[in-house]
Amino acid sequence: MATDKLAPQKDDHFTFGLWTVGNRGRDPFGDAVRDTLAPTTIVRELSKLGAYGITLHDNDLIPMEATSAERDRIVNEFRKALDEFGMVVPMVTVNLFYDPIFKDGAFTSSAPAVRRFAIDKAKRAIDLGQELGAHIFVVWGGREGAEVDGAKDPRDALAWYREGINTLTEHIRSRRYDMRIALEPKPNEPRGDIYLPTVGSMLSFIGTLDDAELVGVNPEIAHAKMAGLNPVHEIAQAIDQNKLFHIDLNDQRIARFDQDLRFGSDDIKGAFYIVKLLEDSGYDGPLHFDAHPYRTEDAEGVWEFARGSMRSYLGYREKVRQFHTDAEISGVLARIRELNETGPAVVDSSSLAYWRERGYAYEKLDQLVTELLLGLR
Ligand code: GLT
Ligand code: MN
Ligand code: MN
Repeated sequence: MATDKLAPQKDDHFTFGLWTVGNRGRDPFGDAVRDTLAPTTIVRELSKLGAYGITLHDNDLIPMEATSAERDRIVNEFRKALDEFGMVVPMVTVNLFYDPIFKDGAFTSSAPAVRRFAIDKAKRAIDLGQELGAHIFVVWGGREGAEVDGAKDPRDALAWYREGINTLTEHIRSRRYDMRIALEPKPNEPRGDIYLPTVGSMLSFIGTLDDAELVGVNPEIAHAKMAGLNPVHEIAQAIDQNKLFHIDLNDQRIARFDQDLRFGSDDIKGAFYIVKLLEDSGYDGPLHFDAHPYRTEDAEGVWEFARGSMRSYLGYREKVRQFHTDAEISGVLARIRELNETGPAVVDSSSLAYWRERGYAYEKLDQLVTELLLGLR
């Protein structure tokens, strides 16, 4: 029997947030269209499909108002499901955006009591992560932004943000947890503007922290595109600084609301270069899907979404392999190298004409990649 090249395996390290397949399709204009899925059901179904693990916000698993006895019961039941279905939890995050308490921000709220509450909530989520065996703690500051810049000085907001993250790294060190923090940038939505909107701004902010070593980034493809940026370059900058601690894979059309499309479903060439970068750079962290099934889908469509996310990654990975073994593509790459290594050693008056006239052969390369992705090679 022919083996299916696109069948996900545990060692592909595919992970999904509980909130992704669990998304009920609510949007600003319409109500939920699907029932709530129990976390244990998600564990079971994703495991059957070949996923490696699950990620979660504290409140995807434990309701805000749960007593500590309820919390322990829920966590135990969840751990049992993880063991039964051979799933791990490599990353945990904290919900600092849903509850109305956070409407003016969490770490950057103007109210000190809310800032303290947010920090304590994040510490408890880190403890939960430790309990579940996670080594990455993602912080997406979805409410850390503003509509009215007159209401708070953005310099204060950044100082509070810094204080929040410093307290978390201190918590991790003092408890001797084997955990690192990955900050996730996003330019806007749900706030009019979110502080620290891009990978570049996050990296520069990380340089100002007390314990920068413990903090990296969690770039998301869709968030880069919402800012009109090229995710490949954002991810490359994180890799260049050894700060790619985690990644959120999805898709997005530029200049739209936050779409959270299935990975690789929209911008095929863009997704190809993202996978190429991840594979060529030897990124070995989880391949985490942070997207939503279309609102048109029922339960069956939800699992198609999950299956499709993983199959697409493997499909792109296969295309990357073909890129590296295709004789004609290799030939063009060799020609490009040769063009750059030969020719005059300096740009000066005697070589101006050469430098002005020479071509770079990128059209040919780009066309070959297009044909590769169209399945014509
Ligand atoms: C939310 C957001 C994502 C973040 C999640 C982690 S929650 O769905 O849109 O990009 O990664 O907090
Ligand atoms: Mn994300
Ligand atoms: Mn997102």
